[in-house]
Amino acid sequence: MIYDWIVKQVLNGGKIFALLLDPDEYNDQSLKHTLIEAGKTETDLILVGGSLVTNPVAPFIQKIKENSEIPVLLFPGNLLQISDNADGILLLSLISGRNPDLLIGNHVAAAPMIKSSGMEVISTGYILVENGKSTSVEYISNTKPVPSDKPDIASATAIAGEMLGFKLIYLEAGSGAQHPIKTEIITRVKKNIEVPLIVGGGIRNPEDAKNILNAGADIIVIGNAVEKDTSFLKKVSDITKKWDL
Ligand code: 1GP
Repeated sequence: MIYDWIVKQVLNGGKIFALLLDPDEYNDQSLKHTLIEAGKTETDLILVGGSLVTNPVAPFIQKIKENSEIPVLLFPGNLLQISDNADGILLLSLISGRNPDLLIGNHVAAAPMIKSSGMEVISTGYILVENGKSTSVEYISNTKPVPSDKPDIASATAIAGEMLGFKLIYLEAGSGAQHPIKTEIITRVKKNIEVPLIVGGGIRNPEDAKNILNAGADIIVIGNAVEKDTSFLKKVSDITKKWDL
């Protein structure tokens, strides 16, 4: 099970690198190239999804499966991004927001199909944090992010998520965010929860990745920077590798 593996890594002090693949940003050739490059590095997980995805997710995952052994988790921005050929799903509840559809409504609609697919379900408390500009996830989700200068709100939200039983907490700056999540927020959240912490959005250079991991992220997610330059895969996985015992 992927979640058990994540917990084991975290308990051993390891760090995890997840590559986010947005079906709208890749063609067959660039996808294959990226997967070959990822296979040469210690890229641990592949997430598939985005706030707004117009290409079908199922054939995209099929192509990933034909070219890579890395486990694939759905990271669905909406119900159209659920497909049963992934290894698992981050079942996201947008707990920083007050949009009932993204807290529980869509989950009710999708639950029977997800259950019958047999894929691994990892319930995830998803916390959007404000980062300088309005992001797609903020607009599409119609929710307000946590202010970036309020680590206490981010932390209280994460604690509530853990108490409600979420198995992961995900701090999201939004794809293409101007800045990654501030380290003060990451440190504060990490100090107050036991479940693994994922951080993503706006990570564009190895220094950002290092700071975020040092601040307490267990898993980092990178999308845009790899779309622009696949050499970033090795730069990041060299950093996460250093934590492995
Ligand atoms: C996943 O949205 C992030 O949390 C990915 O963001 O595309 O900015 O790396 P980037």
